[in-house]
Amino acid sequence: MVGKPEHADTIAAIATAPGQGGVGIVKISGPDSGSIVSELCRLKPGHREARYTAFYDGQGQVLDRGLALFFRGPDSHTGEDIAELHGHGGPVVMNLLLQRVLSLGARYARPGEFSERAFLNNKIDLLQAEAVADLISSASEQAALSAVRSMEGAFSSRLEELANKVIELRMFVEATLDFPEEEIDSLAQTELHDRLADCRQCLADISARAETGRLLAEGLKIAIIGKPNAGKSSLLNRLAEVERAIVSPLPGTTRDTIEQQILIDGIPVSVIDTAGIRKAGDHIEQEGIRRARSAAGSADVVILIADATRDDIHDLQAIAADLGTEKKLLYAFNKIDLSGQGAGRPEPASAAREIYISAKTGAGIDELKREIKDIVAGSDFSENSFIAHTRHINVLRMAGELLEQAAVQFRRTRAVELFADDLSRVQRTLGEITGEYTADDLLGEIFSRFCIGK
Ligand SMILES: Nc1nc2c(ncn2[C@@H]2O[C@H](COP(=O)(O)OP(=O)(O)O)[C@@H](O)[C@H]2O)c(=O)[nH]1
Ligand SMILES: [Mg+2]
Repeated sequence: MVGKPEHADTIAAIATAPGQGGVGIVKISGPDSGSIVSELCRLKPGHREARYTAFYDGQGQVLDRGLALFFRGPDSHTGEDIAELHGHGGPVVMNLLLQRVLSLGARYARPGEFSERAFLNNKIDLLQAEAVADLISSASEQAALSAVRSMEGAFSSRLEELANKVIELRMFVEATLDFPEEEIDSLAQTELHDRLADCRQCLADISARAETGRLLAEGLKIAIIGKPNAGKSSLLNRLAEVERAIVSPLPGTTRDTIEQQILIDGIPVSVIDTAGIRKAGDHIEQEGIRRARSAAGSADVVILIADATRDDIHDLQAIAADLGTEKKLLYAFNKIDLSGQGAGRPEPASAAREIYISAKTGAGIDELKREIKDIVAGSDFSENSFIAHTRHINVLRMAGELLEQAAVQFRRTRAVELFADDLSRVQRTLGEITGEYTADDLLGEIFSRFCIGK
């Protein structure tokens, strides 16, 4: 992990969005923040002070007039001296102000550099820094609320709780079980078992919430697959509530894949309409079919759609077998306005996820959306989730595997030291999420995804 910057320079950027607005903000962080404000505003601001002032250029001309805020480190967002200049929000005036600040000795900040400094100075952990970026880019209310929870430390504190359980387990093992010649008494045995179960439970709970958070942050990918004319494009249009794809009675109309972003109860979903799967067709259509297969391969959920007046479950199962996909499958029977079947799940419910819909009338579409939500996590999207990314899920999975391996190994060998080492490894792995143990290049990559001025 990278250490605290030894001789940090002073950075500056426009923190507000480009374009016109009532107010625009130039943010400065680093040791020269105070002296830059003194030069620029001809006043010396105190800690946590806001002063209404003119901003002067090099010739003593007024560039703009607004508020200058000052925070002395380490009692500031980045842990360094920080100044904020609130001027009028126009691109030209903001740029003039920024250029003036740069001429007084600041350097133009890289994307995410303010957050990076806050992280390096232990003001926030990595998860919290990432949550800020997620909050800014949230596509829905739920995503924003989850990001705020992570930013406020909900995810971090659950991880800390888990790490503490692992540490206590290790201490218990070292203190109690390190008597190789004696039989481990059954009380200790029970406690070990309980503590392990507790760690597992805690990890499982965190993983479930993080999985929900990942869906909120990164979205869900759904591919619609089926024979020509089943109503794939009509279903896309129905889900998107716009006429996105061309619908026609002519089989083979959709030749390329079409992707559309929608929200299902606040979850960003990318729906992909594909070319109908069939043997016939020219080479363009065959390429479309190849793309359909590849879309099914990369999707989280595959909706296999059939024409209820024509096909039955066997037709869909044949396509599923042909795709060979491991994906979560939903069997949708379309055109029930013609076939006369009831909308939604069939009665009695079948083992496969079957659902009856009409892309034309909209019947059964709400049930379909519910199934989609259900199929992905069965999770609670309303509360308690914290925003997360594939990176976090992978680390949690890795920590879980290490914990299981350690337990299995210990049961076999009873080697206490080895077990303690393995548990330390679990703990370190968890630390990769919060940034306690994170490689420099990964940190660089994470912060570079942030916006300038954040
Ligand atoms: N009656 C009825 N017709 C539908 C329904 N869904 C699609 N269609 C019609 O079926 C034909 C093929 O639809 P389309 O969405 O292009 O199918 P795709 O080839 O699977 O993309 C078009 O004429 C649609 O109007 C439905 O639910 N009910
Ligand atoms: Mg189509």
